[in-house]
Amino acid sequence: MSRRLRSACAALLGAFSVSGAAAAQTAAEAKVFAESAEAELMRISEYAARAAWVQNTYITDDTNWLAAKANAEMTDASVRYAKGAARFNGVTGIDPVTARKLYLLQQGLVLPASSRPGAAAELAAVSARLETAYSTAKVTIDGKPYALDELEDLLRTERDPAKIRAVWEGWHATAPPMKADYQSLVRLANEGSKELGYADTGALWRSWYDMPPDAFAAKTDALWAQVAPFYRNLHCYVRGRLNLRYGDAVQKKTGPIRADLLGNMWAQQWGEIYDIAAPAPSKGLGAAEKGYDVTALLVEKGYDPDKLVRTGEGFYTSLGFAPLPASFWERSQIVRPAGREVVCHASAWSIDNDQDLRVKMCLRVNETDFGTVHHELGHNFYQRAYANQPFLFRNGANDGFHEAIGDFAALNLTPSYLQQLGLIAQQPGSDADIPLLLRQALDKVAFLPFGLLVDKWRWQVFSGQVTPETYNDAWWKLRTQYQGIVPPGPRSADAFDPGAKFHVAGSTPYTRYFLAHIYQFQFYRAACRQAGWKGPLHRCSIYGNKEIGAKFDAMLKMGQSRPWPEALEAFTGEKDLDASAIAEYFAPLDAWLRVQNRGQICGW
Ligand code: X8Z
Ligand code: ZN
Repeated sequence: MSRRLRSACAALLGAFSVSGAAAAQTAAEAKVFAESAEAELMRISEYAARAAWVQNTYITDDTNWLAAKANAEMTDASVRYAKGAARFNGVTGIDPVTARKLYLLQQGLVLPASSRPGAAAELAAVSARLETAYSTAKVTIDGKPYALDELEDLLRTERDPAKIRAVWEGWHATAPPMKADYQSLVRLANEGSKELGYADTGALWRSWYDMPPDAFAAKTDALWAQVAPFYRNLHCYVRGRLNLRYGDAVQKKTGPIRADLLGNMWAQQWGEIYDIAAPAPSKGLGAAEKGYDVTALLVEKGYDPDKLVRTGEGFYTSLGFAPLPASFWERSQIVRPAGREVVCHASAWSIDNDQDLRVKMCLRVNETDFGTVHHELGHNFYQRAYANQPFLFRNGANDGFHEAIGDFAALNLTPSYLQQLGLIAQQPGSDADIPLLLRQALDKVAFLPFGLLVDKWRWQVFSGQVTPETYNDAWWKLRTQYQGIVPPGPRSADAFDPGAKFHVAGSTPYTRYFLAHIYQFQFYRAACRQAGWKGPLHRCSIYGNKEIGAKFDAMLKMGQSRPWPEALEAFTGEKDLDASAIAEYFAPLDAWLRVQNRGQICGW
């Protein structure tokens, strides 16, 4: 599967480790090869993107067939060019632009197929079946079928632990039929990865970051080690609040948290249970609230999904970005259409790698989806910013960058921005700082271990360390080790709980989101420093700041033309992933949590 076949959510990047016979190849031939590969891939990628768009927004046997066929052709071509590019490894005198293109050609795949005839078609068919099974799954509750977006809505608001558990178990019961296909996918992708010179597909994925794969894995572990104590404090505090709310029979004061109680199907972001986690009035915080409820405000002010997207666009145009083209509004899918099956998981597309930008979402009017709008539009504005680069550089500096752009924008959804939007009349005072930070931490800090473990599981699966018999046990071992959570009850022998997550069923790499949760705070801190902000970091909004917007745009315009540290440096002056920005942002909350947790036995 090529990076260009799918939305930005499936964009892929990386490095390579293919050795090739360099004899007889010249630098001039290298340039010709790279340019012709680039032209051909651009041509077929637009075809594949249009097929994928139609399939994603109207799932039928026929659209699955068409999209899988285009996908297989794209994979075949990408594998051919990856091998072709490897022939120039070691050739001297190649100009830097061509060298970068050859480097990118050798790692531009997420799921490579082997050159065995039919392998790419088989892999594409299996991938399509998995994605369709996930996207069309329904759960029957009280005789009524529920799609995932409806179940997620229930988890956001339902507070009866028995009902919550039924929703969670119902959704996870849709995954076991996907396990056999998932095994095939792992086998086929590994065959392809080995042919390209990688030990397995996990090694391919880890090699995308302009550094040796082992060094990358070690870097993510080191970043986690830096933030893990803060996560542990948050976990401890939230566990206590859940215990107060539900009692010992549902959530004990010690040990792991029940995974279904956190307001999100995968316990990956916990902001939806802010009502349960909010500081108690007895803790001396007065109103103990951040002063407003964004979901309630959006509803009250009559926001509909279209207005959510226009408001998100308004953030970017306030920084000086040009408005989205008319075709964006004509062609995007903003809400779940009636009468047909679609892939609801939000994604952002650049159909022609130029101006034909679209989002595909099933939006609802709530705070989380307002954030998702900013997230998706970040992909689109990035795509348009780098559209003037040569085709092979039209991608994020790395996949974590692509995911961080819109999240960085959403960090600016501060009281002052909400006031400028007319959503609140007055900004809450400093006694709202802890509640505001807590609301953010429930999403951003809670996410970190999940962001890391999804691919830890896949790395183990691809390497063979975890076999199909232990898929589910290995998943829960990581979930408990990193997140400190457990399922609400025993899991059945055929359970395939990782398959109940979109990115596993849809083979979208996940470490990108872990990286994005680090980068977005680096972008934000740098932006606020450049804006001369002197207040608490979390209150800063660069809304309307065209000077910062222009600097940010300069980083986006680089696309993937240079190794990512250079892009990072262009905007932040920093050259490496650095967890000190997220730590600085949340420092007051961390100190507060330590006080709240006094006398508790934290950890699990
Ligand atoms: O998949 C997404 C985006 C599309 S790239 C909606 N996210 C991850 C997820 O939902 O699991 C954003 C946050 C993490
Ligand atoms: Zn995304």
